[in-house]
This record gives sequence, C-alpha cells and structure tokens, in this order.
Amino acid sequence: MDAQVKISKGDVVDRLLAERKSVPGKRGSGQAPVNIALCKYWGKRDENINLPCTPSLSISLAEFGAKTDIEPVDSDRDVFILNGEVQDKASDAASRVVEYLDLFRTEQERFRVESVTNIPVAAGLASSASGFAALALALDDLFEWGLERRELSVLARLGSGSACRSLYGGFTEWLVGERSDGMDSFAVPIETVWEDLRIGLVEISSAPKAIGSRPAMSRTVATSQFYRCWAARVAEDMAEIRAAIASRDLERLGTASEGNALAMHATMLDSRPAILYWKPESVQAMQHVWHLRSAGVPIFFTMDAGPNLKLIFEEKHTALIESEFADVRVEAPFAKSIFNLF
Ligand code: 2P0
Repeated sequence: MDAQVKISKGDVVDRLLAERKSVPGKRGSGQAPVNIALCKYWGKRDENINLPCTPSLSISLAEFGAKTDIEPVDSDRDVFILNGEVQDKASDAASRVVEYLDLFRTEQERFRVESVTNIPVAAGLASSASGFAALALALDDLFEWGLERRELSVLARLGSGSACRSLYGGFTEWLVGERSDGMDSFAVPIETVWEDLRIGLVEISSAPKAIGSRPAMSRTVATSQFYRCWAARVAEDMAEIRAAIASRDLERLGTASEGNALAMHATMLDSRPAILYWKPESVQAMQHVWHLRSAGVPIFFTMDAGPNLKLIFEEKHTALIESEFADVRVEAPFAKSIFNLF
C-alpha cells in the first residue's frame, strides 16, 4: 500500500462496512471492560486513525467497564447521557461521541446514546477505552453488521487507541500492524487464565491532569530523544511479558511491566517541555513497593498517564497489600466472565 496516501477514519469505516447494512434497527447495546496496559501504547505512527508505533499488551478488569445503549432519535441533534447525566454538547466527552457517530450515519440520522460505567471515579482508571469498545459493540448490534471481534477492535481503535484492547477479557495483545490503512492493527486475546493474579488500584489523585495523554504522546514522539529507544524497549518487554504470562511467572511479569512503565515515563521526562504525571505521593508509593520487594514480597507496579499506581501481585499477598496500602482496591481480573459486568 502507498505510504503517502493519507487514510481517514471514514476510509477505514468504508472498507470495513462496504457490504454491511447501513439502516439502523430500533436499538443496540454493548458492554466492555476497562483494560490496564502491562506493556504500554505510547506514540502513534498515524494520529488520524490511531495507529501505534509499537505493539502493546494489557489485562482487562473483570468487574469494571462500560455498558452502552444506542437508539435512533427524531431530533436535530444527538443526545449523550453518561451515568444518568445529559452531557453538554460542547463537552469533550460528547463531542468525541458525536464525531464517532458521524462515521456511521447518514446526514439526517441522530442518536441517543446512554452509557453507564461502574468504574469508581476515584480508582484512577481511564474510561474512554471501555467506552469506545462498548459503543462499537452497541453500533454493531444496532446496525446488525455481525462484525468479527478483530473488526470491532479496529472500529473501537478509531475512537480511542487503547479501546481496541477492551474487546476481550483477560490478557490481550494489540498487534502493531504494518499497513497504512491499519486493517492489521487490532487486538487479539491471549488465552492464558491466571486466576491468582491480582491488580491493586492505588489512587493518589483524581484531579484533572495538566496534559491529556493524546497531546502528551504527540509531544513525546516529536521531541524526546529517549523515544528513539522506545521500540527496542517494547520489543524486549513484549517478549518477556508474553513468556511470563505463558508460564504464569509473576516475578518475570512484574519486572518487565514495571520497567516498561518507568521507561515510558522516562521518554516523557525527556520531552521538551518535560511531562511529569507523578505526584510526591506517587514516588512514595513506588518506593514502598520497592521496600516491600526488598523484604521478599513479590509485588510490582505499573502507571499510566497519571499519578496513580496499579499494583501487580498474587492472591496470597492480598491481606498484606491491603494492610500496607490504605484504600487500595484489589481486583481479580479472572474472577468473572466479562461482558457480564452489570
Ligand atoms: C496504554 N495509555 O497503553 C497507554 C499507557 C496511557 C499510558 O493508551 O489518543 O486514550 O485515544 O489513542 O488510548 C491512553 O491513550 O489515546 C493510553 P488515543 P488513549 O493504555
């Protein structure tokens, strides 16, 4: 494919839906889990259609996610209701939903989208990934496209990159792909079940971030010299994390995941101007993890584009972790079957 041709989201949708129905039914719904990256997505090779520079790998949380219902409305504008509240059409959340719906509708069609999330506001988890995955599923239901998961993963990716990983429970890998239209850049499930694995959510701050992950990623790619090492870092960490999952080796999983998160933040620190999401309490919590580890407790952390920590450990250390980290919320990613969140 000619790398010079600029592909739009509309082009991708046309390719995926060429032979599909374009008349909506009465109603559609979908639900999708939150995911936490163990090997991070940081940096796009195409900002138009959210194509990543590197592959990434995540774990979905069994109990947190979004459920979305959609129906056509006889109105001159869309309505987006989030957790029972109608969102102002100028808000970031509503405009992203409206822009996404524009990809699928005829000029006159308007929709009512009602989304409910059960993600605790204070848990420090992003909701856009589960939100766009649930919306892609709801649209598939509404239009009766009957798309495969990997095609839905491509559609979800157009809303938010990491949303492509929220189409599955458990471990998921987002394949980087090489095509300029991104048809080979979608997520696939990793079949391993690791029942004893636990994720601890440590909330440091729920204040709005100084810079969103989208512009932060873009600035890192444009200005960070350290970013030039990122692809090699990811290649090594992906191999480690895949092997650790296959053998259910916590030490190996935690070492590679924690190191990958720190390396991502290092690329941000080397950006001009520098980007630092950590608070003093984030550093304290990291040092506490290291202190516990030096005392023989196998516990690791990962961090995303924010100040909060996600702890990685096994079930047998739950009581200890709960006593060491006040207010930690412990999640069992394999506790329930997903897509049955509500
Ligand atoms: C991740 N993050 O892998 C990484 C780690 C944040 C840090 O994916 O612009 O909201 O919609 O593609 O997916 C956050 O970025 O960005 C993210 P867009 P997205 O989970």
